[in-house]
Amino acid sequence: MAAVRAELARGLISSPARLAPKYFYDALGSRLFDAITELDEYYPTRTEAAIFQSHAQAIAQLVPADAVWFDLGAGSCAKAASLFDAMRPGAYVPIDISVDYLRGSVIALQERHPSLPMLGLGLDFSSSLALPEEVDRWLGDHQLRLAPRCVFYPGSSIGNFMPTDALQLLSQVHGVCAGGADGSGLLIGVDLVKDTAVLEPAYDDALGVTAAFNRNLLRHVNRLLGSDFDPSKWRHLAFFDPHQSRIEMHLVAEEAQTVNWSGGVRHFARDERLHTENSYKWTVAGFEALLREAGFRLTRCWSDPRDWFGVFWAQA
Ligand code: AVI
Repeated sequence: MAAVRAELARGLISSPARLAPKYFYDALGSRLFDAITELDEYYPTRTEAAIFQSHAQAIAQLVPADAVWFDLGAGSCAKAASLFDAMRPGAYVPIDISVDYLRGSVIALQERHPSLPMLGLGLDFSSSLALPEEVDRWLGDHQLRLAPRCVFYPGSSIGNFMPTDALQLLSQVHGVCAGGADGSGLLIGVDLVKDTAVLEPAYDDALGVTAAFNRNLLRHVNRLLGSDFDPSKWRHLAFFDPHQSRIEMHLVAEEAQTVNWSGGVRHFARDERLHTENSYKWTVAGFEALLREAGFRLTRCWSDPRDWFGVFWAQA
């Protein structure tokens, strides 16, 4: 908790001020994100689901059957579970920062798949993906140490990493895959570059759900840090920067204000920004190059008819 408070305080006193997007996801933030995925403007979730549905057979030919699935940011586990029939995993290891939420998801899923070995892990892999020793022991207990592995990372969450950090995470994912049998790999969803007229409304919807999601971050930070942000004094800003190929989300101070917390204070001028998220949009060629740089050999991409979203299989 002290490390979380130190990280938040560091971001707030830096210039420009910033907060990491992982703090969006308290209980309300997770519900608001679920609501975002149902908005007409927010195309990624339904586009990715349609790709998995249309190409399930082709994907299943590359992802080895009986693989141990490591599901990064699993949440409700619903995305992976929807692929179980087609992909036939041999074991399932969902990983999520929110361990309480994950625990409930795993209990429910285990009831539906009683013979599939499952191990839920509470882990914040945003700075490093180091699997605890418990995983190796558990794999040994289930005679799965030498089984093929599939790291599953859907939803284009990789887009929320700066390219250098994305490379570091993918290199660590490559290490996890390389620990399994030949044929192991990564199955990942990535949002692709497209028209600004499609991108910007996806992050600034007419109902204001994304604005509420963005502002709710301040309520969460208040609880974590003991700060006194007033969310009503901040307005949502989202725009596409074509040079960096990313959506930027900010909160903009509606008036000059001072935010206090135990051991710190930050004055914000009127119209000063607080940077809350980047969402990078990749090209297929750019992302394949990143996968190769991370150590993956073979890559394959499936897309939708408009080429808005890519599902990549990258073999270690
Ligand atoms: C979780 N992540 C992939 C979402 C995105 O599209 O970057 C988070 C999000 N932020 C605003 N809307 C959705």
